[in-house]
Amino acid sequence: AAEGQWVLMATGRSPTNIAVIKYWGKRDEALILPVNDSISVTLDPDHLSATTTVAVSPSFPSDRMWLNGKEISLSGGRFQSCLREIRKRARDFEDEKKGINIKREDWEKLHVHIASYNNFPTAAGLASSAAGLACFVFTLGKIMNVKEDYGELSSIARQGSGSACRSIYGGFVKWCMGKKDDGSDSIAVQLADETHWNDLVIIIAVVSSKQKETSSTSGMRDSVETSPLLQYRAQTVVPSRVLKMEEAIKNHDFESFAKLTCADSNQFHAVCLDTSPPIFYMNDTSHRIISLVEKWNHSEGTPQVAYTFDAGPNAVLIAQNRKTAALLLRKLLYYFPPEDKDLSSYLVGDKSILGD
Ligand code: 2P0
Repeated sequence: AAEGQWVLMATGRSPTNIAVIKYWGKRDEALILPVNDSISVTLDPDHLSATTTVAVSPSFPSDRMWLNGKEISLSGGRFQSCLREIRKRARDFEDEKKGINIKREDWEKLHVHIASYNNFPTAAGLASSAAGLACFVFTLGKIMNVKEDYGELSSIARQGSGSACRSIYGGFVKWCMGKKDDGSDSIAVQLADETHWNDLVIIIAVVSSKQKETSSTSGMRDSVETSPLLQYRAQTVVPSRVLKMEEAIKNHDFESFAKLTCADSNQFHAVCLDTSPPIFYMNDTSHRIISLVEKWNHSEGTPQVAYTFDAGPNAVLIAQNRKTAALLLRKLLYYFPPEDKDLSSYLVGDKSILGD
């Protein structure tokens, strides 16, 4: 900033979230309103999260953004929607010591610089838009002294990327599709906080680090336009599945949780296959991981692990506890031996889980 001019800064961090009841399909593309409710679990912020610093200064001539150190365009409609919605709700801000006094209407004229980092390799092919947009909206809201509740913030993050609305909270989160045309009731709510079911261990098996071929946005547009299964899923399957999932989460009922999670992942990928032209997000390795888990669960007579796959081939595996997580890791390493034997480069997070 030029001499004598102030810079106001805030930094936030948001983890990504993994849907166990999937969002796939919009009824309104501009407002990002979904065709069904979805439920997710927000990951631990130490892994797979975005850290975003927002700076505001009268010396900034324009809005600019850097992602992982590289400048990216802010011209996209979605970023602009989030910026506009937060600016609309900005309030007076005063810091006497620093001699800063910003009136509500001044925010319209002040430009922002945004720097966002993901603490995981973007090349790993893991969704980053949810964490990034949630963090951007939350941090921008802080700096502009926005006082809206989390539900309202989630509906702003939703306009950046649908799944981002769920990353406003930790723990288990439901994105209610809402009924209204203006999207004001399409918000995320927390079902249970991050302490509720903390025995669960989530393992992400990176199957391919390539960027996905079909973006979620265009993939779901094609599915809405061409898949008859999507209509059936949204109207008939998901409403009762959401109720059952809420019960399973409330009661720590891992058997129901795992069955619903796997079934919903498989139905989402069936919708992709039912799309014209068909969308293939999973690959042969993904299918082999499903078989491994299905066989294991079947042989034990009760689910040990749940699997779920998003718009890519990487497996998200949810184990009931540390003991099953350790067993799962051993099975994965046995059936899918890494070329590089140095496991430390594969495991992020709690490495002690494998034992000696
Ligand atoms: C989900 N996915 O519920 C589903 C499951 C991928 C598969 O939300 O167009 O990046 O920005 O609203 O949120 C990915 O879609 O799409 C997604 P937009 P988004 O997590």
